[in-house]
Formats: sequence, structure tokens, C-alpha cells
Amino acid sequence: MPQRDKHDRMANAIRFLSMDAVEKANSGHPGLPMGAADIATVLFTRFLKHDPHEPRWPDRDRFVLSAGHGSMLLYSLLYLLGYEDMSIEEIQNFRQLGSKTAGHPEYGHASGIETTTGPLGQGLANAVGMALAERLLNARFGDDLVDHHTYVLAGDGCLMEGISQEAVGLAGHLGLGRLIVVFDDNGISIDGPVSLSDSTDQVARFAASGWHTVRCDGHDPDAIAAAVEAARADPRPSLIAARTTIGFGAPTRAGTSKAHGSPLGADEIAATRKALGWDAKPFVVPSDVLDAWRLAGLNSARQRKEWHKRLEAADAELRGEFERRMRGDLPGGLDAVIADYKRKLAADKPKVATRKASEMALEVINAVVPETIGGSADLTGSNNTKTSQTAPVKPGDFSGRYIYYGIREHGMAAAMNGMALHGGVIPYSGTFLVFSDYCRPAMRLASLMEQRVVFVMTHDSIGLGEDGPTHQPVEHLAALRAIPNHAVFRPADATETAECWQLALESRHTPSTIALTRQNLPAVRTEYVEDNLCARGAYELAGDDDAEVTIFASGSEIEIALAAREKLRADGHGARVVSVPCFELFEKQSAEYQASVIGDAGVRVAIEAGVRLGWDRFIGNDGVFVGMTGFGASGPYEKLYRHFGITAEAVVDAATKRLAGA
Ligand SMILES: Cc1ncc(C[n+]2csc(CCOP(=O)(O)OP(=O)(O)O)c2C)c(N)n1
Repeated sequence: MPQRDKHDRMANAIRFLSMDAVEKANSGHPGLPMGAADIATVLFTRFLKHDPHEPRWPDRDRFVLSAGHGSMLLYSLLYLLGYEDMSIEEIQNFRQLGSKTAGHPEYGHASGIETTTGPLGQGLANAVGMALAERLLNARFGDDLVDHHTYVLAGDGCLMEGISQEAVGLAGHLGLGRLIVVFDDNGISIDGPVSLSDSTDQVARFAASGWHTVRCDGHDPDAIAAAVEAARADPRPSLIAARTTIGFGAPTRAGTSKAHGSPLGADEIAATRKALGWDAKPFVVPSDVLDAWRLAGLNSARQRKEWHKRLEAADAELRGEFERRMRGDLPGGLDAVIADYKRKLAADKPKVATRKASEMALEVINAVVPETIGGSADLTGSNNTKTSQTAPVKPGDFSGRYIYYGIREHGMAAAMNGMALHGGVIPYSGTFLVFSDYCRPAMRLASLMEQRVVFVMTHDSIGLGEDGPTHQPVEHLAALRAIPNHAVFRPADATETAECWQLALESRHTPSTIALTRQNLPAVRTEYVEDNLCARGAYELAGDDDAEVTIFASGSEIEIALAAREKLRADGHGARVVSVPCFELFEKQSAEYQASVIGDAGVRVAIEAGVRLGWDRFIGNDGVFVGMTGFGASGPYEKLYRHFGITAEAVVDAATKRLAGA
């Protein structure tokens, strides 16, 4: 068969699997898979280094379908190439409950899905993190072990999203030359032609951010291949703007937004079969085409075997370290150094801001955990995320461990997801807690994908003072706690901060936010305890057997809780203080433990310099909450605490009234 015919038939297999699956599900997006089938066929048959027989081979190329609505493109490819868990039944069960073929590609559902996509732009930004992780690991382990590319397929939607510029700017600055983005340039989105809402010259935009750019006809396989060759040869990250027709092959819908996101219908599908000369029934791929695809799936088998030989031949220590890091295991020495550090803290009792305590903990951690990669969105000095071990990563020099992300919170968070997904590194980064709003879409995906990503969020309340209400988080702790599978830590002193850091690192399948103060806090854990007390989410910090009042608090408000307890005791009322560093972990404890922590004191009070939402879990509907009910204000923080009534006196007054039955 002539090469071009073979290519066309292979691409058409993607088109028909996609349109038939969407038709059967009666929902989904046929337009993108049909339009991008030629691009995907060229990438996967001529360039992509991967092996369906070892889908997690560390040195595989990564392929990210950033335009996640085109999920059938990816599922078709995985089936055709011979990924075992992507059977034809899965394709037939597209979008059904329990299938691997969810509406949008979900990480962990099937091998070959490198990241969860669907919120446009996230995949592109994940890919920047993957390409960055590749270079970081290459700098440590060399070309023999780490030498791969990251390919992305992105649509107009991905490029219109603001996150794309953050990702593009960062990749261009760092010179991530192994990142190749193919732009499915079909000029169509849901509402109609892109010209309804955008006139950006995308190629010029990428070029302005330091990218190599090239245009090609996205239906001409040789032109696509030439563009990919050019991209691979250029040391800069590359954008290939491939002009395509959405819904290619569908006689009446191609080139229109009608092809984007709904089934084509029986008549249009029949007409498409005719137009493209495809006789096979739905979900049947002619054997010559399937064979050609399965052969393509074997393209990199030799490269994979050679890579394993190189790994076996590598220096034993290097190999062991590489394998440990790719498994995601922490180095053995961490527990011991944390224990020593906690002993020292118990002796020193430092009065420091928890952001400073976090830096102190990181100084200890980064010395023994070489895979941490720190960073900040231009708030390094405020977030205290940089330690003596973390030299900056620079354009062309990836030997460092610290990323100056620039003022790009969203791109930073999404890049960290990509780094974690790539494996071999543990990313953490910093910004102000209030700007978690700018990171949130990516933080939510970190939780959904069960990735170990650590978000250091400092300036965690009105306690930041003079910067005022724009910078003072009020609802953010509650909002982050609402994300499933997201551990929000709010430590109260240096010891709790060290414990929370240890938990975040050990938390293989849950991302963490560590909320930290700007203002100094006294040591409240004054004796060394071997156990990680924060691991239970909430624990009694100070107690009386006959307590009439229990005061729950987190972070900076523990100091107030302890002062209130002393006053109550002076007035003859026994009281307990429960530190609540992490709601998420508390929910994982046994019912008995939870009940014992909540206790049976008649009066329950919670203190947090944020909104009440969530605290009723501890104090009940009728408990006393001392915190914020609206936005903060600009001023010295001590005055703000008094102004908003978050004081030991307010706690004592409220508790005393309750005790008196008022
Ligand atoms: C953040 C985000 N906003 C909106 C959507 C809804 N959405 C899905 S696809 C799409 C249009 C995308 O257009 P394009 O990338 O050109 O895809 P094509 O029409 O070519 O398939 C939109 C708005 C989304 N998935 N993510």
C-alpha cells in the first residue's frame, strides 16, 4: 500500500473509533479527534518513544492531550497501539460509569494517560512541569538514563486560557527545548469561529516568549513530520501551529462548531464512511490497519531494552538513587533527622513565625531529601521557601533545585503537578495564602490526580497586618479544606511545622497546603515527643480531667487558646486546648479517637482568624466561634486581632457566659 494511503487509513481508524464511540455514548467530542488524527498518527508512528508493554518506562516520551475534551483521540491511540488495559470494550463503554474511558482523560484510569485534562490550559502547563522535571533529572542522572521529550496537543481553548501565557513564559525563559506543543489550529471553538472572540497571533505570541515556532498543514503527514523534525532540532521549546479542519471528513459538519461537541448522528456518520472510503462496522478496525498500528506500538521496544541495559550497567549507587526516586520512596534518613530536629526545637523553644519555622524545617529536609524542588511565585523572601541547598535553576542550567517561577501562581501550581506526575522529584512552592485562589484549579487537579505536591502558603490570616484585606485570607482555609483529598495544614509552632512538613512529604497520594504565619509565634510544644502528633489531625495540647470548656484552634490562634485556658482556670474552670493542624487527617481517625478529642466538656469554642465554615464539626451548631465574619482591614496585626475580637478575653467572656447558662 502506498505510504500515504496507509497513513490515511491509520488516521481514519482514529476518526471512526472516535465518532462511533461518541455516537454510542450519545455524548462527547468527535471534532477534535477527527481533525487531529493526522497529527496524532504522525507523532505516534514516527516520533513518540513509548512502549505499551511497559507504559511507565521512566524514559518514555510524555504525550499530553491538553485539549482533554478530545479524549477519544487518546483512547483510540492507546487501543490501536496495543495498551493492554485499553480494550475495544473500553472504547465501546466510552463515558460510562466505571469505564477507563471517562469523559475527559483521567490520570490513573488507564496506562498511557499521563495527566488528567479537561480544564483547558492545564495540560499545557503540566507539560511544562514534565519537561522541566526531565531536564532536572537529566542534570542529575545523565543522558543515559534521562533523555526524552514532552509532546502536547493543545487547542484554541488551551491557548486562550490565561494559564497558557504563564506556562509559555516560563518554558520560554527556561529554554525547555524538549517541549513540543502542537496547536490544533482549527479556528473553531464552541460558540463558533474563534474570530468571534479572539484575534491573537498565537505564533507571534509564542515567538515573543522565546519559543521556536513553525506552521504546517495539519493534514499533510510529511509536512507535520518536517515540522516535528524542526522542533526537535531547535534548542528552544517549540510551537507547531498545525492548520486543521475540525471534524475532518464529515461532509456537512467539518469545519464548523457543530462538529465540536455532539454526536454526528447516523446520517452524517454514514456519509463520512462514504467520503473517507471506510467500510468497516463501528468498533471494527480492519486487520491491516490494526496490524500497522500494533507494529507502530513496537517501534520503541529496542530503545526500551537498551535503556534497561544502560540502567543495569550504571553505577550501583546512581542506579539505586534513580530507582528510589522514580518509585517515589523517601530516603531512609529522613525520620532520624526530623527526630533530632524536634529534640533541638524542644530544647530551644524558638519564637518564630511559622513561615520561618518552615524554612528551618526545609533546611533540615532538603539536606537529606535531594529530590525536593523548591520555588516561589516571586515571593521567595516572604515565603521562606529557599534553603542553602537549593541553588537556582537557570536557563540552560538545570543543576539547581530552586525555581524562580515569576508572578505566575497558576502556572506554577500546574507545573508542579506535571513535575510530580513525571516522577523523580517532589515539588514545593510558595505564594501568599490569599493567592491560593490563583492556584486553585491546579490544586484541585493535584487532589483529583492524587499527586504529592506541596503548596507553601504564607501570610495566612489578618495576622499579616498592614497589607490589608486584599492580602488577608478569610475564606481560604475553608475553601481549601473543601477540596477532597487535599491536606490543609496549619501548624502552631516550629515543632508542628516540622511535623506537618514530614506528613506532607510522606503523603504519597494527597497534595498538601501548609498555611503559615507572617507573625512570630511562641513555642507551644515544649517537650520532645517522638510521635508525630499532627498525624492525627487534631490532638489535645493541654488538658484538665474535669474540663468544662474545650477550646479548638489552629496555627496562630493556639497562642490565644492557651492564654484563654489559663484565664479560665484562674477563674476556677477546667479547660482543654485541642490543636487542629489538619481537618483532613482528623477525619481519617477512628470514631473513638475523634470522640475523645472532641470530648464532653459542656462548652466548646473554636478560634481561627478566618470564617467559621467547617468548625461546626468540632463545636457543633451551638458552639462558640471566635474568628472572622467578613473581610479584614489594614493595620498592625495586634490591633487587628483586637479590632476583630479575636482575643483570649473574648474567648473567656463567651465561655463564661455559656457556663453561666446565658
Ligand atoms: C477552563 C475551561 N473552560 C471551558 C471549558 C469548556 N470547553 C470545552 S472545549 C471548549 C472549546 C475549546 O475550543 P478548541 O480548543 O478550539 O477545541 P475544538 O473546538 O477545536 O475541539 C470549551 C470552551 C473547559 N473545558 N475548560
